[in-house]
Parts: sequence; structure tokens; C-alpha cells
Amino acid sequence: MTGGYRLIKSSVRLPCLRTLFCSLHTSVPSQPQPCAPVFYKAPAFSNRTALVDQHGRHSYQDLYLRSFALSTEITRLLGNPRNDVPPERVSFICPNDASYVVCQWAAWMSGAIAVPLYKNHPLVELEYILKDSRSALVVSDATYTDFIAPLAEKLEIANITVPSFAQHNTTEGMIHLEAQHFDLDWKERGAMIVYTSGTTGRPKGVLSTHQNLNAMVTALVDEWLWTKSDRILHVLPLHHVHGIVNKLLCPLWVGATCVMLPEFSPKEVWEHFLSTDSPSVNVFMAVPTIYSKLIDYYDSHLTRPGVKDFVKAMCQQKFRLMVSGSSALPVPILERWKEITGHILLERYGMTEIGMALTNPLNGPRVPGSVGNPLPEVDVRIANEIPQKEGSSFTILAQGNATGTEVSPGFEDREGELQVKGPAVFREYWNKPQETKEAFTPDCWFRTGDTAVYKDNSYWILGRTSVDIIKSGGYKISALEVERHLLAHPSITDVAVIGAPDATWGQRVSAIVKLREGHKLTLKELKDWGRAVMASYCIPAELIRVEEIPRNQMGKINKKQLLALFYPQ
Ligand code: MCA
Ligand code: AMP
Repeated sequence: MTGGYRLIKSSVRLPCLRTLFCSLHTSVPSQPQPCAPVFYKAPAFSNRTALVDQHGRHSYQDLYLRSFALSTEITRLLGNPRNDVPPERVSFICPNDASYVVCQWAAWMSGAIAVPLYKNHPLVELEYILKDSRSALVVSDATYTDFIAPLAEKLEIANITVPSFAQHNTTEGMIHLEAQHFDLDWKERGAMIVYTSGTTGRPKGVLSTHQNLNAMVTALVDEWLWTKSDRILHVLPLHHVHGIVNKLLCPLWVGATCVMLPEFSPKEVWEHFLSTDSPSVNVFMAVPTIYSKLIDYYDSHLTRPGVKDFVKAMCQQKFRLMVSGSSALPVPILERWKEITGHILLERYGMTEIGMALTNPLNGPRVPGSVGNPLPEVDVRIANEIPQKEGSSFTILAQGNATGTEVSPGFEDREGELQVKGPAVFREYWNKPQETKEAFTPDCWFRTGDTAVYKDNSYWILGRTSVDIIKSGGYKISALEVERHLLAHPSITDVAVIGAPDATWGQRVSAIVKLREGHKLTLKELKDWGRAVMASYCIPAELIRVEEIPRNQMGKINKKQLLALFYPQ
């Protein structure tokens, strides 16, 4: 079945959790299947704390049982999953708390593909994702029901409301596990669709299978030595791989604890870092912008002599690992963070389509500015495309895996496109066979679109091959997509969007616009207008008004020239 449900409003009543858990416990196969989802592991961790959020502590058992209760509601609507029927898409919208895990696990327990929606996206963006993914159902935490229900109704998509954890009450009851829920061929089954911007067209849904997720998680668990005594502080959005896989699925995989904040707040992060409560957080991961904002907060609040020493001592004593990724970590941020906390940030490189590919070592020297070497099971190469009459071929400059990299003779220190192969590489752009085909070389290497070089025994990311991809605060933003939105503004006749360099954000979205005759537009007016149509991080942070946007004879804009003109380095 692909969408088309009439709106069904219902509220999930949850059974007596302890009784349910006992009954489930015996029903789960003792031998987990290859690539089974993370919830298979939960019964083994039982009463351990899986998550701490604004509502309190949630054990693995709690999460498992609540997910199971929700999944029975989902399968009541969508039918039981089968190996011979493609999985439905279940979208969900939640705060950053335990309800997110419950929705994700429930979708998987129902054999569906989980499509996480971002709570701060405007409705038009959510509408695009619901339609593009052809979601059969949208599950909302009670906090978001009023927001999403009218959209679900308009699109004729069923909508279930899950009681929020804050108002959660349980009723007595008993559910028996349907054996077929656990008899699925998980390996090839679609698990998750995450939307990502590209150089052309609207955002694409990256479909990862359970095997892909399994590979992403196990590589990190093995490489960074996750154990169940770890406790990670989670501050990232939950519609991207960094927040979903690295910071949530990894701890849940090993029985560790995820301490989740509703959103990033420098003050609250520092409070956790400096708290003397036990058990304390010992792992942290973030995008460079977050480290930059934490440094700003430190500079304004924590630099008194005694406090400075306390900060350093606490960070050194408490943390075993602090990671940076999602965009290039400027060396000054790495150095300042080391000065403040005594920690050398571990920088790694990844992408929605492939999970993590390259990492500096957990133990061993971390090279500032470099992203280290391939993770286990990951093959990478640096290649240059040679266009042919038909198709193209590639010159291989360097190729490697976790055991080492070989540089082709004569190509030392030469830069090219980073390409990746391995079990974590996604299956397809959802419903976009042509885009999927174009994303791979004829010999099946995924083309990242990042320029890289291998030197001094390490990989270095030099930037994107396309100027139309902007990275701001760790978010990937399509300049062309922002231009498409801005051209719909009644005062704008022509526009070029570029990524202006920025010490805190990596890049800022800067819009160079030509206004209609007689029209005026301030940045504030543009931002206010933008909020209804774009995610907040896509809205231009700068507005430059020009008489004419320079174009060449072919009518093309040279964005590199525009950058040099407006943002000379
Ligand atoms: C917020 N604003 C931004 C961004 N975030 N502008 C540009 N870029 C951004 N990323 C704007 C807001 O609209 C607002 O504008 C102003 O900045 C302050 O907003 P606020 O919400 O207070 O900012 P914040 O809470 O400090 O957010 C900054 C942030 C956030 C925490 C760094 O952007 C964030 O969570 N980024 C992480 C993204 C991420 O997880 N990426 C992973 C994808 P105004 O004042 O005008 O209203 S990459 C990935 O997954 C791959 C696999 C990988 O390698 O990891
Ligand atoms: P996304 O497509 O949102 O998953 O973002 C993936 C992109 O983030 C990659 O293609 C890179 O351009 C960028 N990226 C991730 N980690 C790093 C890093 N450590 N250094 C430089 N760029 C990075």
C-alpha cells in the first residue's frame, strides 16, 4: 500500500509495561538475525538507562515496550510487514526526547521505513517530504499534533498521536508479540530516509537499509570503543546522520546512556561538563559551530582564574572522547578547545549517503586539519574524472582502506574527488533512479562531491567540488534551492546565493539580489518572509543589493568571482 489512507485520529493507550516486557522477553528470538535493528538488543539491557531527557530517565525496557505498543497501532493501520511486500514509509515528528526513539523503533518494529521530520521545518518543507516519501502515516508526539494534523488531513495521510512523555499514563493490558514482526529479512530492508540537499533539484531522500545502518554503527562502535558504561551528551538535531547514528544509535547499540537536551544551549552543555553529579557524561560530539559557540560562552562566563582550572580539570577527568564533524574543523577552534579543556578534538568525515568514512585515531596522534584514515570496511579513493565521448573514466590518484593507502606513482599530493565504497553506502535516492545512477561511477564508487588529498599519511578535505553547496553550522544547503525560493519573493527579479566564509558558521548564506524597480527590501524583511518557506538555517544571513548581477556571455554567473568580489580574503 502506498499512502492514500484517510485521516484516522487515534491515541495509543499503552499496556502495563512490566507485564508486557516479560511476555516479549521470551518471544524475541534468542539468535538475532543479521543486520537486525537496534531494538533487538534492548531486552538484553533491560533496566539499564537508555536515555535521560527533560522528562527523566528511560530504561531500555521502557523504550522497548512503548515502541512495541506504538508498533501494534501502526501495524493495525498498515498491516503486518512481509518480506515480499515493499515497506511502507512512516514519518514522525517529535521533540528531542524519548518519544523520538519510540517512534523510530516502532516504525522498525512495524517493518516500515522511518522518515524523521524536523520539528523546526516550515510546513511547506514537511509537505514536500511527506509527499516525496509517499508516507503512509505520520506519527506525531502530542506537542506537534496541532501543527501537523491539518497537513496530514490535507494530504490524506493517517496521523497517530503518541501521548507525550510529559503527560504519559499507562493502562493495564497485555500484548503478544506477533512472530512475523521478527521474521523479516532485515538486511536488504529499507530502514530510514533522510533528506539531503544536492546541487540540482529539490532535496533528495537518502534511503539506507538496515544493513547500511548496521555497518555505520558497528564501524564507529569498534573504532571509538563504545561500551555500555559510556554516557553521551546529545545536543544535535535528529533529522541528520550525525545526530541519529553517531550520537543516538551508537550508544543504544551497546547499552550505553544518551543524555539528550531538547536543543543546543551553550549554558546547559557547560553545566553538564562541569557538574559533579555521578554518573557523568564522558563522550561529546558536535559540529564545529557548536564548539565555537561553547568557546564564546566560556570566554564570557568561565574565565576567572579558579574557574578556568576547574573547567580544564573537569573536562580532562570526565571525558574519554570529544569528536568534531559535519564540516571542516578550523584549526584555531581545535587549538583553543585544547587550551580550554585539555582535549584534542577527534575530527572525522562523513556524509548522509555513507555514514562515517574517515577518522582520526582514538588512540594515536590526531593530525590538526586532517580527517585521518578510512574506518573498518570502508574503501576510499581519490580520483579525477576524464570525460569521454560516452560516459567517463577516472584517473586514480590514491586508494586505501583501514589497512593503508597507496598513492599512484607520479600523483603524490594531487587533489581529486573523494569516492567511497562499503557496506554503509546507501542503496538509493528514494524514487530517483537517474540521480542514484549519476551518484556512482560505472564501477560503483559513490561520488562524494568533496575534493580531497592524501598526504602525510592522512586524508584532507579541501572543500566541495561545487560552489552551489553551502555548509553552515553543519547543515548542507543548496544555493540553487535558496535561489529558487528567493525568486518567488515579490521584490526580487534576479539572485545569486553564495557561501560567505565565516569563523563561527563555516559559511553564511549570502544573497546577492537585484530588486524590482521601485522596490525596497531589508534583511529583516527578507528573513521574516523566509521563515514561512525555508528552514531557518537556509534563510540568508546577508543581503547584498546590486543594480545587476554580473553574468558572462552565456548568461552564467561566476560564483567564485562573486565571492572574490564581495568577500575578498
Ligand atoms: C541556526 N541558524 C543558522 C544555523 N542554525 N544559520 C545558519 N546555519 C545554521 N546551521 C540561525 C537561526 O535561524 C537564527 O537566525 C540564528 O542562527 C540563531 O539560531 P539558534 O537556533 O539560536 O542557533 P543555535 O541553536 O545556536 O544553532 C546552531 C547549531 C545548529 C546548534 C549549530 O545549526 C545545529 O544544530 N547544527 C547542526 C546541524 C547538523 O547536525 N548537521 C549534521 C549534518 P535569526 O537570528 O536570524 O533568526 S551532516 C551529517 O549528518 C554528516 C553525516 C556528518 O558528517 O555528520
Ligand atoms: P551531509 O550531506 O549533510 O551529510 O554533509 C556531508 C558533507 O559534510 C560532506 O560531503 C562534507 O562536505 C562535509 N563534511 C563532513 N565532515 C567533514 C569534515 N570533517 N571536514 C570537512 N567537511 C566535512
